[in-house]
Amino acid sequence: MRVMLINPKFRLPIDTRTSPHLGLAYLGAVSEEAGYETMIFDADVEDESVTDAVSRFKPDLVGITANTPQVMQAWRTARAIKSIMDVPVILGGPHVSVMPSESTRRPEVDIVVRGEGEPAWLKLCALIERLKKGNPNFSPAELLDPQNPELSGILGITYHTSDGEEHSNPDHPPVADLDTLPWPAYHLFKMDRYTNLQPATDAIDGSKSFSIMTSRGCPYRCTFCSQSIMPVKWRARSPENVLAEWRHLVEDLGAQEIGLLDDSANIDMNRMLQISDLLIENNLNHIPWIFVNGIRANLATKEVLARMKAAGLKRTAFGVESGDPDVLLSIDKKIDHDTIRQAFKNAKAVGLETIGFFIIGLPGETEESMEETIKFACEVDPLIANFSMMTPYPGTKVYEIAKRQGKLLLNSWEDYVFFDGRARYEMPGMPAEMIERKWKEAYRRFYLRPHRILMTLMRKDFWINWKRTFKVAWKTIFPSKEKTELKKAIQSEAGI
Ligand code: B12
Ligand code: SF4
Repeated sequence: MRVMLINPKFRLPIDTRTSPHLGLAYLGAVSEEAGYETMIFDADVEDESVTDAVSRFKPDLVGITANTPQVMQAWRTARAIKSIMDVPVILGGPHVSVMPSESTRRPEVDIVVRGEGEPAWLKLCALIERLKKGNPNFSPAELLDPQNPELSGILGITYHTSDGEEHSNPDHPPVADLDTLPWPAYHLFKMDRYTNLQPATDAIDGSKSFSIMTSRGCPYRCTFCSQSIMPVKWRARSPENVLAEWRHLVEDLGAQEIGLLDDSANIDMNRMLQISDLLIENNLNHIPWIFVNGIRANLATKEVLARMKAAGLKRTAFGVESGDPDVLLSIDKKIDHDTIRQAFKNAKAVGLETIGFFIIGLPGETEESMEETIKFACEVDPLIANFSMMTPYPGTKVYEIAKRQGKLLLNSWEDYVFFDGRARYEMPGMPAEMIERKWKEAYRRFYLRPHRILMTLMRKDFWINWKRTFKVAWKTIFPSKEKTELKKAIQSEAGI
C-alpha cells in the first residue's frame, strides 16, 4: 500500500526559513514502520506540481497537513487530487484539529484527524488497506456510507457521512510513551532544499540543520497560544531515547545545528540536566543546539542553563509577551517580570545568546502598555527580539475575546500570519492604527539603538547573509502590497 503525505505550499509575506515538517516526518516514519510505501511531498520545496506527483506515485491514501494560514491551500490541493484520482483524502494539523467540520463538510475532504496524529493515521491506513484488499474497486465514498460502521470505532477523527450527518468520535488518548515512536523520517525529504533554523545561525549550512522534539504538550494555557494539537498533559522522552536520536542526527545525518522544537522543554529540570550530561559524556556537545521556542523562565536556573551551555546549547528563547504587569497577568502566562529579568541575567551570565518573544496588541492593551513592552525588551536586551502583532487563532481565548468584544480584521484564513504589518483585530481603545504604529516602533526602537547597530555589524553571521537580513527587515517594516500576487503565485506554482 502506498501513502502520500503533503505539506501544502504556503509562503509567508516575508522570506522565512523553511524546515522539514516534523509532524509529517513522524507520520512518514510510523507509516514506513508499518510497512507502507511512503512519499512526502513538501510543496514548499518541490519542482513538480502535486497532481504530477500523485499521478506518478498513485497513492492509496493521501494525508494533508494544515495550520490556519495553510488550510485553504490544503483544500485546493485536495480538490486538485480528487479531480485526477478517487483516493481517500485525510486532513490533520493545528487548524483542522480545532475546526474539523469546516473541512469535512467539503466534498474534497473525507476525514479529519484531530490532535496528535500517529495512532489514528495508522488505524486509517490499516482500514483502507483491508478494504482495498477485499475490494479492488474500493471508492472513498464507501467509507462515508451511513450504513458502513468501519469509521465509528476510530478515536480522534471527524467525518460527514453521505447523508450529511457529522460524526465526531471521542478524542484519541495521547501517545503515552513517546519513546515508542520511531525517529522522524528525514530521508523522505529533499533535505538540501531547506534553510538553517534562525537568522542568527547563518554560518551553518542549511542542509545540515535538524530539528528534534524531546517532549510534547504544555501544562500551561496562555490565552493567545494555539495549544490545540497537543494534549495538555506534558509528556517527555527519556534522556536515553533523546540521546540516541541526537547521535543519529549528528553521526548518521551530519547535523551541524539542532533546534529543539518543544513547547516547554524545561518543565522537568532534572531531565534537562540528564540530557545535558549524556551529551557531554558522549562527546556530542560540539554540535550547537538552540531552543527555537521559549523555555519557561521560572525554571531557567543558572545551574540548568550552565549545564546546557556545557552540553552545546548556543541560544535560548523566553516568551516574555508583555512588559506591562497587568497585561502579563491577564494572559495566564503565570510568570512575573522579575522572574523573566532573572532568567535573561542567568542566561547571559553563563554565556548564552538569548531571544525574547514579545506581543504587541494583546486584548486590553493601551498605548502605555505597548510602550512598557518596548521598554522591557530594551531593558532585557536579547540578541534577537521578535515582536509579533497579536494574531487571534481559532481555539484560543484571545480569539473569543476579539470576536466578542472587538472586530476581527481578517478576510480569510490565509491572512492569519504575523508578519505583514497589518493588525488582525481591534478593540475599543485599541485601534488597528495604534497596534501597527507601536509594532513598527518596537522594531525601530529596539534595533536602531547605537550599541545594537554596532553589535549586529560585529557578528560574523550577519555578514554571511546580510542581503537577506536587510530584505527581511525592510519587508517587515514596509510590507508591500504584493499579497494578492503572492497568493496567485502560490496557487499557480502548486499546479492547481
Ligand atoms: C516549528 C514550528 C514552526 C516552524 C516550522 C513549521 C513546520 N514546517 O513544521 C516555522 C518557524 C516555519 C513555523 C511557522 C509558522 N507557524 Co509554527 N510552529 C512550530 C511549532 C513550534 C512546532 C511544530 C512541530 O514540529 N510540532 C511537532 C509535530 C509532531 O506536531 P505537528 O506538526 O502538529 O503534527 C502532529 C499533529 O498536528 C498531527 N498532524 C499534523 N499534520 C497532519 C496530517 C495528517 C494527514 C494527519 C493524520 C495528522 C497530522 O499529527 C502530527 C504528529 O502527531 C508549533 C507548535 C507545536 N507545538 O506544534 C508551531 C505552530 C504549528 N505554528 C503556528 C503558527 C501560527 C505558525 C505561523 C502561521 C506563524 C507566522 N509566522 O505567521 C507560521 C506558518 C508557516 C507556514 N509555512 O505554514 C501555530 C499554529 C496555530 C494554527 N492554528 O495554525 C503553532 C501551533 C504554534 C502555537 N502554539 O500557536 N512554525
Ligand atoms: S505560550 Fe508557551 S507556556 Fe504558554 S501555553 Fe503556549 S507553549 Fe505553553
